[in-house]
Amino acid sequence: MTNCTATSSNPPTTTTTRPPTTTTTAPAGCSTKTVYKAKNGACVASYVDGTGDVDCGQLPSAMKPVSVLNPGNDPYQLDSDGDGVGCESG
Ligand SMILES: [Ca+2]
Repeated sequence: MTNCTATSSNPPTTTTTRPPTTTTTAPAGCSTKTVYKAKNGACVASYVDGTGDVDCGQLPSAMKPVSVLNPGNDPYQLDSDGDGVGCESG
C-alpha cells in the first residue's frame, strides 16, 4: 500500500511584470492590414467612414504616419505624394 503524501511546499510563483506591449500588427480581421500599417498598429479599415473612405483627418494622431506597404496600392489615398508614407502631415 502506497501512502500518497501531498506536499504543500510549492515554490512561490514569481510573477514577471512586463510593461504593456504595444500592438504592432493590425488585428486579423483588418481588411487593410496588408495595405496600410499605422504607426501604432491600429487598423486603418476601422476608420472607414459612411462613404467607404478613410481620411487622414479621421485617424487619431497615434496612428500617423501610416505606412503604405505596397506603393501604388493606396485605396484610401492617404499618401498623396506617393512616397510610401501616408498622413505624414498630420
Ligand atoms: Ca506621402
